[in-house]
Amino acid sequence: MFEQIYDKANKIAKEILKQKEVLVVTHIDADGITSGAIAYESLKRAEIDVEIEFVKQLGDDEVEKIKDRNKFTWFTDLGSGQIDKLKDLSFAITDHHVPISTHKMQLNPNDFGLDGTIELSGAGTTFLVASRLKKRRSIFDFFDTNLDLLKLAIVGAVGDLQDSVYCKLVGLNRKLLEKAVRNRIVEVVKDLRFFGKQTRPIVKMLEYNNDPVIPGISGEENNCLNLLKLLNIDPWKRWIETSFEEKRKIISELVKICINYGMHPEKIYRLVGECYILLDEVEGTEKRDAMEFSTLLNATARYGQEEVGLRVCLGEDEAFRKARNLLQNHRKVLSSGLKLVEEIGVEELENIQFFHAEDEIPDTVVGIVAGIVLNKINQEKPIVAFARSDKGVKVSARANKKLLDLGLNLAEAIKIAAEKVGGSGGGHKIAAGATIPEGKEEAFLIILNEIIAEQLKVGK
Ligand SMILES: [Mn+2]
Repeated sequence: MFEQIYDKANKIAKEILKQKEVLVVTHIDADGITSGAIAYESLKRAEIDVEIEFVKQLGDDEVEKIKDRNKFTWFTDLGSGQIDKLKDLSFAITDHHVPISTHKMQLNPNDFGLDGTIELSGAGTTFLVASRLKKRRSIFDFFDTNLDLLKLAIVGAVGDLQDSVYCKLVGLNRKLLEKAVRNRIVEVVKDLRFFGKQTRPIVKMLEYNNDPVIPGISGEENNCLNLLKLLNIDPWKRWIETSFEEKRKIISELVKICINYGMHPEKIYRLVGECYILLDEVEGTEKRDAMEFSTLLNATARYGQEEVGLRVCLGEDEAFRKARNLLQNHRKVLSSGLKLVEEIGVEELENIQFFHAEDEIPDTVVGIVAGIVLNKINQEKPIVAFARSDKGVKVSARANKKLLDLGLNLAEAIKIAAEKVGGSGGGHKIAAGATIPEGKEEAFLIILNEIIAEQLKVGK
């Protein structure tokens, strides 16, 4: 079933192998960084000169700059949406975003009837080509190469939340996972799907979890402490340091709380699912767990330090120390952001709620703050957050599954409203963003409020 996509990966790899030098252009997030790292490392191993550039998006300006470099360019985790702009450039694309057209040098799971949002990530797509980048051909040609980079393909998929719908990786991601397991690169563990099992005290892991939000536990440090005391478990040790019996006790206690609260079984099931352990990384570090690894990479990207993230993927210790500092700093920024929203409050319109962080929260973090705030307040309306950025006002909007079921589509609503006030935007149904000119916030809110009213009315 996947033969055709492997076949095309092989062909693209052959073209890349003809190059002496390649420019890798990739996206700034965990999937983009791992994609870039896979391309970068595999090219180096094939003795091809390689440079790498990170871009937030592939707009006209970026494309012009890339064309000026006059080099064969390998776009990873982006490019499929802009392929019409790439004429008179020699390139390869390994991307999983919906493509606007097909191309012989584009590898994209959507072109093969796969769902690029869950069945293969940018990193996975890039790995398929990297696994065929063999400098010297031999009778063992049918063996894949660069198998060690599979772990980055798994981290990239998890970074793009491709495992979150089914609480496990599916589609071609699953094939890659199976290969990683067979080669003892990754171990699959059924466990609590909370963040921080390797690195955080259990009490903090419980407190900060919000998928699903557990009433009385999420965001409630004291209750978490009491729960653990009641179970006679040291709250300050880490999850990986607890015994099987202790884990069992905690999980069954959490399930009980959810049932008592009348939570939907579908949500309760989300507590436990697959977790991916990277076997050649040191236990108790962020790099050991795919979820924590991808969070670490995102922390570097959010503060303009994606090069550090790249070097973490390439295994550099100094970069790893820097990345950990960035993550620690990120936690501080998040908690002061949440404090700020508590102080200024969230205002409500008929169909949306919003806050304006001015320049008190970085524009790269305001979306996460909005997501956490939404979990704590009125769940019936999507939340919109504003923050100043160097290009105008950054808008971040977040919703939940319940609102999507009612017909909400934030990507579409945000795009239309932003364009009407002279900005631009887009994203996903559940999370979208835009940049609008300063002073247009009110006009934007009024338009958005109307569009969303329409969406929800149709949904009913
Ligand atoms: Mn991606």
